[in-house]
Amino acid sequence: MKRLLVLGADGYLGFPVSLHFASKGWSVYAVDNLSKRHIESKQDVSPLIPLPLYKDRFSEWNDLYAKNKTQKIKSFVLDIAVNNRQLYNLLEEIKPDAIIHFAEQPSAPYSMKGRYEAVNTQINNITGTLNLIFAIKRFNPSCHIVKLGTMGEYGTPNIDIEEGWLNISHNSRNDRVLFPKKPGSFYHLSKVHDSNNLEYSCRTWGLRVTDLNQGIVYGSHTELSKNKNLHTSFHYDSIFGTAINRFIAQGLINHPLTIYGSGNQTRAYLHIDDVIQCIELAIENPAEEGEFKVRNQFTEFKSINELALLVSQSINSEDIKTEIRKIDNPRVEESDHYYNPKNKSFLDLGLNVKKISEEVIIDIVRYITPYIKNVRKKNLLPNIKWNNK
Ligand code: USQ
Repeated sequence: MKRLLVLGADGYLGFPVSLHFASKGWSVYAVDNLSKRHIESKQDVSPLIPLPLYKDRFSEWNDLYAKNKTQKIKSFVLDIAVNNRQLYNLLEEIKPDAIIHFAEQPSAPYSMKGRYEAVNTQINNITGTLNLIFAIKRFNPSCHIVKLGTMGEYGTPNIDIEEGWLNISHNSRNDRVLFPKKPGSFYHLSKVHDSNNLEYSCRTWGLRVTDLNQGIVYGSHTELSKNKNLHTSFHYDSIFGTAINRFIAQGLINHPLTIYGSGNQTRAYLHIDDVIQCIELAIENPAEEGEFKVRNQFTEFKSINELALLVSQSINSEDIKTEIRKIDNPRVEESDHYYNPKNKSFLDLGLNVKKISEEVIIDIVRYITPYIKNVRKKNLLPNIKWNNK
Protein backbone atom coordinates (compact mmCIF):
# COMPACT_ATOMS: atom_id res chain seq x y z
CA MET A 1 0.00 0.00 0.00
CA LYS A 2 1.32 3.48 -0.88
CA ARG A 3 2.06 5.89 1.92
CA LEU A 4 1.27 9.61 1.74
CA LEU A 5 2.34 12.29 4.18
CA VAL A 6 0.14 15.40 4.17
CA LEU A 7 1.76 18.42 5.81
CA GLY A 8 -0.76 21.10 6.76
CA ALA A 9 -3.62 18.62 7.10
CA ASP A 10 -5.82 20.91 9.19
CA GLY A 11 -6.14 23.49 6.40
CA TYR A 12 -8.75 24.46 3.81
CA LEU A 13 -7.08 22.14 1.28
CA GLY A 14 -5.02 19.78 3.44
CA PHE A 15 -8.04 18.28 5.21
CA PRO A 16 -10.17 17.38 2.15
CA VAL A 17 -7.07 16.19 0.30
CA SER A 18 -6.23 13.85 3.21
CA LEU A 19 -9.76 12.41 3.16
CA HIS A 20 -9.64 11.96 -0.60
CA PHE A 21 -6.40 9.98 -0.62
CA ALA A 22 -7.49 7.88 2.37
CA SER A 23 -10.71 6.99 0.53
CA LYS A 24 -8.62 5.97 -2.50
CA GLY A 25 -6.67 3.43 -0.47
CA TRP A 26 -3.52 5.37 0.35
CA SER A 27 -2.16 5.03 3.85
CA VAL A 28 -2.40 8.68 4.94
CA TYR A 29 -0.31 10.34 7.66
CA ALA A 30 -1.60 13.81 8.54
CA VAL A 31 0.57 16.49 10.16
CA ASP A 32 -0.24 20.03 11.29
CA ASN A 33 1.12 22.52 13.84
CA LEU A 34 -2.29 24.21 14.36
CA SER A 35 -0.73 27.60 13.61
CA LYS A 36 -3.62 28.76 11.45
CA ARG A 37 -6.04 28.28 14.34
CA HIS A 38 -3.62 30.26 16.50
CA ILE A 39 -3.39 33.15 14.00
CA GLU A 40 -7.17 33.11 13.56
CA SER A 41 -7.68 33.56 17.27
CA LYS A 42 -5.05 36.32 17.51
CA GLN A 43 -6.60 38.19 14.56
CA ASP A 44 -10.13 37.54 15.88
CA VAL A 45 -11.35 35.84 12.70
CA SER A 46 -12.89 32.39 12.33
CA PRO A 47 -14.13 30.08 9.59
CA LEU A 48 -17.81 30.46 8.70
CA ILE A 49 -18.60 26.87 9.63
CA PRO A 50 -17.14 26.03 13.06
CA LEU A 51 -14.65 23.17 12.87
CA PRO A 52 -14.15 20.34 15.35
CA LEU A 53 -10.75 20.14 17.05
CA TYR A 54 -7.93 18.87 14.83
CA LYS A 55 -7.77 15.37 16.28
CA ASP A 56 -11.57 15.11 16.43
CA ARG A 57 -11.86 15.81 12.70
CA PHE A 58 -9.78 12.72 12.00
CA SER A 59 -11.49 10.60 14.69
CA GLU A 60 -14.79 11.50 13.08
CA TRP A 61 -13.51 10.25 9.71
CA ASN A 62 -11.87 7.16 11.18
CA ASP A 63 -14.86 6.15 13.29
CA LEU A 64 -17.76 6.99 11.00
CA TYR A 65 -16.60 7.15 7.40
CA ALA A 66 -13.45 5.07 6.88
CA LYS A 67 -14.61 1.83 5.25
CA ASN A 68 -11.77 -0.30 6.57
CA LYS A 69 -8.64 -0.13 8.70
CA THR A 70 -6.44 1.07 5.86
CA GLN A 71 -8.67 4.11 5.26
CA LYS A 72 -8.07 5.36 8.80
CA ILE A 73 -5.83 8.44 8.89
CA LYS A 74 -2.98 8.68 11.38
CA SER A 75 -2.77 12.30 12.59
CA PHE A 76 0.07 14.10 14.38
CA VAL A 77 0.67 17.57 15.77
CA LEU A 78 4.13 18.63 14.66
CA ASP A 79 5.70 21.96 13.75
CA ILE A 80 7.99 21.16 10.83
CA ALA A 81 9.60 24.61 11.04
CA VAL A 82 10.68 24.02 14.65
CA ASN A 83 10.93 20.30 15.34
CA ASN A 84 13.21 19.07 12.59
CA ARG A 85 14.25 16.05 14.71
CA GLN A 86 10.64 14.92 15.02
CA LEU A 87 10.19 15.39 11.30
CA TYR A 88 13.31 13.27 10.67
CA ASN A 89 11.95 10.54 12.97
CA LEU A 90 8.60 10.56 11.24
CA LEU A 91 10.13 10.27 7.78
CA GLU A 92 12.49 7.54 8.90
CA GLU A 93 9.58 5.62 10.38
CA ILE A 94 6.94 5.92 7.68
CA LYS A 95 9.11 6.32 4.56
CA PRO A 96 6.32 7.91 2.48
CA ASP A 97 6.10 7.41 -1.28
CA ALA A 98 4.89 10.99 -1.66
CA ILE A 99 4.54 14.11 0.46
CA ILE A 100 2.09 16.94 -0.10
CA HIS A 101 3.36 20.08 1.54
CA PHE A 102 0.63 22.63 2.38
CA ALA A 103 2.10 23.52 5.80
CA GLU A 104 2.55 27.25 5.27
CA GLN A 105 1.07 30.51 6.49
CA PRO A 106 -1.27 31.22 3.51
CA SER A 107 -2.44 34.81 3.92
CA ALA A 108 -0.93 37.70 1.95
CA PRO A 109 -2.69 40.37 4.10
CA TYR A 110 -1.44 38.78 7.34
CA SER A 111 2.14 38.86 6.03
CA MET A 112 1.79 42.58 5.27
CA LYS A 113 0.48 43.58 8.69
CA GLY A 114 3.88 44.46 10.12
CA ARG A 115 7.40 43.28 10.90
CA TYR A 116 6.34 40.45 13.24
CA GLU A 117 3.86 38.97 10.77
CA ALA A 118 6.26 39.25 7.79
CA VAL A 119 9.05 37.55 9.75
CA ASN A 120 6.69 34.93 11.16
CA THR A 121 5.41 34.10 7.66
CA GLN A 122 8.84 33.82 6.09
CA ILE A 123 10.49 31.93 8.97
CA ASN A 124 7.60 29.48 9.18
CA ASN A 125 7.30 28.89 5.45
CA ILE A 126 10.95 28.92 4.39
CA THR A 127 12.34 27.04 7.42
CA GLY A 128 9.61 24.42 7.29
CA THR A 129 10.38 23.72 3.63
CA LEU A 130 14.14 23.66 4.29
CA ASN A 131 13.66 21.21 7.16
CA LEU A 132 11.61 19.03 4.85
CA ILE A 133 14.32 19.17 2.17
CA PHE A 134 16.97 18.01 4.66
CA ALA A 135 14.70 15.32 6.09
CA ILE A 136 14.05 13.91 2.61
CA LYS A 137 17.68 14.08 1.60
CA ARG A 138 18.69 12.14 4.67
CA PHE A 139 15.96 9.56 5.12
CA ASN A 140 13.96 9.19 1.96
CA PRO A 141 15.65 10.72 -1.12
CA SER A 142 13.45 8.92 -3.65
CA CYS A 143 10.24 10.38 -2.17
CA HIS A 144 8.31 12.74 -4.46
CA ILE A 145 7.59 16.13 -2.85
CA VAL A 146 4.51 17.95 -4.10
CA LYS A 147 4.77 21.52 -2.85
CA LEU A 148 2.02 24.13 -2.88
CA GLY A 149 3.37 27.24 -4.54
CA THR A 150 1.25 30.07 -5.88
CA MET A 151 0.49 31.86 -9.15
CA GLY A 152 1.24 35.02 -7.16
CA GLU A 153 4.93 34.13 -7.37
CA TYR A 154 4.89 35.41 -10.95
CA GLY A 155 2.95 38.60 -10.24
CA THR A 156 1.63 40.32 -13.35
CA PRO A 157 4.55 40.50 -15.82
CA ASN A 158 4.13 42.07 -19.23
CA ILE A 159 4.93 38.76 -20.94
CA ASP A 160 3.16 35.38 -21.08
CA ILE A 161 3.58 33.37 -17.87
CA GLU A 162 5.14 29.98 -18.62
CA GLU A 163 5.08 27.01 -16.23
CA GLY A 164 8.02 27.76 -13.95
CA TRP A 165 10.77 27.89 -16.56
CA LEU A 166 11.69 30.28 -19.36
CA ASN A 167 13.89 29.67 -22.38
CA ILE A 168 15.98 32.76 -22.96
CA SER A 169 18.28 33.99 -25.61
CA HIS A 170 20.82 36.59 -24.53
CA ASN A 171 23.73 37.97 -26.55
CA SER A 172 23.37 35.05 -28.97
CA ARG A 173 23.49 32.36 -26.24
CA ASN A 174 20.53 30.30 -24.99
CA ASP A 175 19.58 28.99 -21.56
CA ARG A 176 16.61 27.66 -19.60
CA VAL A 177 16.10 29.61 -16.38
CA LEU A 178 13.51 29.80 -13.63
CA PHE A 179 10.79 32.22 -14.71
CA PRO A 180 11.54 35.72 -13.31
CA LYS A 181 9.29 36.39 -10.33
CA LYS A 182 7.52 39.61 -9.32
CA PRO A 183 5.46 38.66 -6.25
CA GLY A 184 3.17 41.09 -4.46
CA SER A 185 3.51 40.38 -0.71
CA PHE A 186 5.91 38.94 1.85
CA TYR A 187 3.74 35.80 1.82
CA HIS A 188 4.07 35.40 -1.97
CA LEU A 189 7.80 36.10 -1.61
CA SER A 190 8.12 33.24 0.89
CA LYS A 191 6.89 30.87 -1.82
CA VAL A 192 9.43 32.26 -4.30
CA HIS A 193 12.20 31.58 -1.79
CA ASP A 194 10.84 28.04 -1.30
CA SER A 195 10.86 27.45 -5.05
CA ASN A 196 14.48 28.55 -5.29
CA ASN A 197 15.51 26.30 -2.37
CA LEU A 198 13.64 23.34 -3.82
CA GLU A 199 15.07 23.79 -7.32
CA TYR A 200 18.55 24.01 -5.84
CA SER A 201 18.05 20.79 -3.89
CA CYS A 202 16.86 18.96 -7.03
CA ARG A 203 19.90 20.22 -8.97
CA THR A 204 22.35 19.47 -6.19
CA TRP A 205 21.05 16.37 -4.43
CA GLY A 206 18.79 14.81 -7.03
CA LEU A 207 15.53 15.32 -5.10
CA ARG A 208 12.23 14.96 -6.96
CA VAL A 209 9.92 17.96 -6.62
CA THR A 210 6.71 19.18 -8.22
CA ASP A 211 5.97 22.82 -7.42
CA LEU A 212 2.30 23.62 -7.95
CA ASN A 213 1.78 27.28 -8.71
CA GLN A 214 -1.80 27.43 -7.64
CA GLY A 215 -4.34 30.15 -8.40
CA ILE A 216 -7.01 31.38 -5.99
CA VAL A 217 -9.12 28.49 -4.77
CA TYR A 218 -12.85 28.87 -4.22
CA GLY A 219 -15.63 26.56 -3.06
CA SER A 220 -17.15 25.42 0.20
CA HIS A 221 -17.00 21.66 0.06
CA THR A 222 -15.83 18.54 -1.73
CA GLU A 223 -17.55 15.19 -2.15
CA LEU A 224 -16.21 13.95 1.19
CA SER A 225 -15.89 17.16 3.20
CA LYS A 226 -19.57 18.00 2.75
CA ASN A 227 -20.41 15.37 5.36
CA LYS A 228 -21.36 16.43 8.88
CA ASN A 229 -18.29 17.26 10.97
CA LEU A 230 -15.99 16.87 7.97
CA HIS A 231 -16.35 20.48 6.82
CA THR A 232 -13.38 22.37 5.56
CA SER A 233 -12.57 25.91 6.69
CA PHE A 234 -14.49 28.44 4.61
CA HIS A 235 -13.14 31.95 5.25
CA TYR A 236 -14.93 35.15 4.29
CA ASP A 237 -12.84 37.60 6.33
CA SER A 238 -10.31 40.03 4.86
CA ILE A 239 -7.30 38.07 6.17
CA PHE A 240 -7.91 34.47 5.10
CA GLY A 241 -11.00 34.87 2.89
CA THR A 242 -10.21 35.03 -0.82
CA ALA A 243 -12.06 36.82 -3.56
CA ILE A 244 -14.92 34.52 -4.66
CA ASN A 245 -15.69 33.02 -1.25
CA ARG A 246 -15.69 36.51 0.28
CA PHE A 247 -17.97 37.93 -2.39
CA ILE A 248 -20.50 35.12 -1.91
CA ALA A 249 -20.62 35.62 1.88
CA GLN A 250 -20.86 39.41 1.46
CA GLY A 251 -23.69 39.09 -1.06
CA LEU A 252 -25.68 36.74 1.17
CA ILE A 253 -25.79 39.21 4.05
CA ASN A 254 -26.53 42.22 1.82
CA HIS A 255 -23.08 43.67 2.39
CA PRO A 256 -21.60 45.29 -0.72
CA LEU A 257 -19.17 43.08 -2.66
CA THR A 258 -15.87 44.87 -2.03
CA ILE A 259 -13.86 45.40 -5.21
CA TYR A 260 -10.40 46.69 -4.33
CA GLY A 261 -9.43 49.59 -6.61
CA SER A 262 -10.41 49.53 -10.29
CA GLY A 263 -11.29 45.82 -10.28
CA ASN A 264 -9.37 45.39 -13.54
CA GLN A 265 -6.72 43.28 -11.80
CA THR A 266 -6.86 39.75 -13.21
CA ARG A 267 -6.11 36.56 -11.29
CA ALA A 268 -6.20 32.80 -11.93
CA TYR A 269 -8.79 30.59 -10.20
CA LEU A 270 -9.81 27.00 -9.61
CA HIS A 271 -12.53 25.16 -7.72
CA ILE A 272 -11.54 23.12 -4.66
CA ASP A 273 -12.66 19.92 -6.50
CA ASP A 274 -10.10 20.68 -9.19
CA VAL A 275 -7.39 21.13 -6.56
CA ILE A 276 -7.96 17.51 -5.56
CA GLN A 277 -7.88 16.38 -9.19
CA CYS A 278 -4.66 18.32 -9.82
CA ILE A 279 -2.89 16.95 -6.74
CA GLU A 280 -3.84 13.43 -7.78
CA LEU A 281 -2.56 14.03 -11.33
CA ALA A 282 0.67 15.52 -9.94
CA ILE A 283 1.23 12.48 -7.74
CA GLU A 284 0.43 10.01 -10.51
CA ASN A 285 2.88 11.81 -12.83
CA PRO A 286 5.83 12.52 -10.54
CA ALA A 287 9.00 14.48 -11.18
CA GLU A 288 12.03 12.42 -12.15
CA GLU A 289 15.08 12.13 -9.93
CA GLY A 290 16.78 15.57 -9.95
CA GLU A 291 13.82 17.23 -11.67
CA PHE A 292 12.16 20.42 -10.43
CA LYS A 293 8.83 20.22 -12.25
CA VAL A 294 6.52 23.22 -12.15
CA ARG A 295 2.85 23.02 -13.00
CA ASN A 296 0.54 26.03 -13.04
CA GLN A 297 -2.53 24.90 -11.14
CA PHE A 298 -5.58 26.91 -12.24
CA THR A 299 -8.44 26.48 -14.63
CA GLU A 300 -9.30 30.03 -15.76
CA PHE A 301 -8.49 33.67 -15.23
CA LYS A 302 -10.80 36.63 -14.77
CA SER A 303 -10.77 40.23 -13.63
CA ILE A 304 -12.17 41.06 -10.20
CA ASN A 305 -14.91 43.09 -11.92
CA GLU A 306 -16.02 40.06 -13.95
CA LEU A 307 -16.03 37.89 -10.83
CA ALA A 308 -18.01 40.32 -8.71
CA LEU A 309 -20.58 40.65 -11.48
CA LEU A 310 -20.96 36.89 -11.88
CA VAL A 311 -21.32 36.35 -8.12
CA SER A 312 -23.79 39.21 -7.84
CA GLN A 313 -25.97 37.96 -10.73
CA SER A 314 -25.94 34.42 -9.33
CA ILE A 315 -27.06 35.58 -5.89
CA ASN A 316 -29.71 37.85 -7.44
CA SER A 317 -31.15 34.79 -9.17
CA GLU A 318 -31.90 33.42 -5.68
CA ASP A 319 -33.97 36.56 -5.01
CA ILE A 320 -31.33 38.20 -2.85
CA LYS A 321 -30.40 41.76 -3.76
CA THR A 322 -26.70 42.56 -4.00
CA GLU A 323 -24.59 45.67 -4.41
CA ILE A 324 -21.05 45.94 -5.80
CA ARG A 325 -18.83 48.68 -4.35
CA LYS A 326 -15.37 49.82 -5.39
CA ILE A 327 -13.28 50.76 -2.37
CA ASP A 328 -9.73 52.10 -2.06
CA ASN A 329 -7.30 49.29 -2.79
CA PRO A 330 -5.51 48.40 0.47
CA ARG A 331 -2.84 46.58 -1.59
CA VAL A 332 -0.09 47.80 -3.84
CA GLU A 333 -0.78 45.95 -7.08
CA GLU A 334 -1.08 46.80 -10.76
CA SER A 335 -4.65 47.51 -11.74
CA ASP A 336 -4.37 47.46 -15.53
CA HIS A 337 -1.97 44.86 -16.77
CA TYR A 338 -1.29 42.14 -19.30
CA TYR A 339 -2.08 38.63 -18.03
CA ASN A 340 -1.63 35.42 -19.99
CA PRO A 341 -0.57 32.47 -17.80
CA LYS A 342 -0.23 28.94 -19.26
CA ASN A 343 -1.78 25.84 -17.67
CA LYS A 344 -1.14 23.31 -20.41
CA SER A 345 0.59 20.86 -18.10
CA PHE A 346 -2.56 19.77 -16.23
CA LEU A 347 -4.78 19.99 -19.32
CA ASP A 348 -2.41 17.59 -21.09
CA LEU A 349 -2.77 15.18 -18.17
CA GLY A 350 -6.55 15.18 -18.66
CA LEU A 351 -7.74 17.66 -16.02
CA ASN A 352 -11.51 17.82 -16.24
CA VAL A 353 -12.15 21.53 -15.69
CA LYS A 354 -14.97 22.96 -13.58
CA LYS A 355 -15.51 26.61 -14.59
CA ILE A 356 -16.94 29.40 -12.45
CA SER A 357 -20.61 29.59 -13.37
CA GLU A 358 -23.95 30.57 -11.88
CA GLU A 359 -24.60 26.90 -11.10
CA VAL A 360 -21.28 26.47 -9.28
CA ILE A 361 -21.82 29.68 -7.30
CA ILE A 362 -25.37 28.70 -6.33
CA ASP A 363 -24.05 25.36 -5.10
CA ILE A 364 -21.75 27.27 -2.70
CA VAL A 365 -24.54 29.69 -1.78
CA ARG A 366 -26.86 26.85 -0.76
CA TYR A 367 -24.14 25.07 1.16
CA ILE A 368 -23.12 28.07 3.28
CA THR A 369 -26.56 29.67 3.75
CA PRO A 370 -27.38 27.70 6.97
CA TYR A 371 -24.22 29.17 8.56
CA ILE A 372 -24.46 32.71 7.22
CA LYS A 373 -25.58 34.07 10.60
CA ASN A 374 -22.00 33.39 11.77
CA VAL A 375 -20.60 36.19 9.58
CA ARG A 376 -19.01 38.88 11.72
CA LYS A 377 -19.44 42.17 9.88
CA LYS A 378 -16.35 43.73 11.43
CA ASN A 379 -14.21 41.20 9.53
CA LEU A 380 -15.58 42.06 6.10
CA LEU A 381 -13.66 45.23 5.26
CA PRO A 382 -9.87 45.13 4.80
CA ASN A 383 -7.93 46.62 7.72
CA ILE A 384 -4.37 45.83 6.61
CA LYS A 385 -2.75 48.22 4.15
CA TRP A 386 0.31 47.40 2.04
CA ASN A 387 1.44 51.01 2.09
CA ASN A 388 0.81 52.13 5.62
CA LYS A 389 2.21 55.65 5.31
N1 USQ B 1 -9.76 41.45 -3.86
C1 USQ B 1 -10.81 42.33 -4.01
N2 USQ B 1 -11.75 42.35 -3.02
C2 USQ B 1 -11.69 41.55 -1.92
C3 USQ B 1 -10.62 40.64 -1.80
C4 USQ B 1 -9.66 40.62 -2.79
O1 USQ B 1 -10.89 43.08 -4.97
O2 USQ B 1 -12.59 41.65 -1.07
C5 USQ B 1 -8.74 41.39 -4.93
C6 USQ B 1 -7.31 41.73 -4.45
O3 USQ B 1 -7.04 43.09 -4.59
C7 USQ B 1 -6.45 40.88 -5.37
C8 USQ B 1 -7.34 39.69 -5.75
O4 USQ B 1 -8.67 40.05 -5.35
O5 USQ B 1 -6.15 41.57 -6.54
C9 USQ B 1 -6.96 38.40 -5.07
O6 USQ B 1 -6.97 38.55 -3.66
P1 USQ B 1 -7.31 37.30 -2.73
O7 USQ B 1 -7.45 37.81 -1.33
O8 USQ B 1 -8.46 36.55 -3.30
O9 USQ B 1 -6.05 36.36 -2.93
P2 USQ B 1 -4.50 36.54 -2.53
O10 USQ B 1 -4.30 37.50 -1.44
O11 USQ B 1 -3.74 36.79 -3.80
O12 USQ B 1 -4.08 35.11 -1.98
C10 USQ B 1 -4.84 33.94 -2.19
C11 USQ B 1 -4.49 32.93 -1.09
C12 USQ B 1 -3.03 32.53 -1.22
C13 USQ B 1 -2.77 32.00 -2.62
C14 USQ B 1 -3.19 33.03 -3.65
C15 USQ B 1 -3.13 32.51 -5.06
O13 USQ B 1 -4.74 33.50 0.19
O14 USQ B 1 -2.73 31.55 -0.24
O15 USQ B 1 -1.40 31.72 -2.77
O16 USQ B 1 -4.57 33.38 -3.43
S1 USQ B 1 -2.66 33.80 -6.16
O17 USQ B 1 -3.43 34.99 -5.93
O18 USQ B 1 -2.81 33.27 -7.49
O19 USQ B 1 -1.28 34.09 -5.85
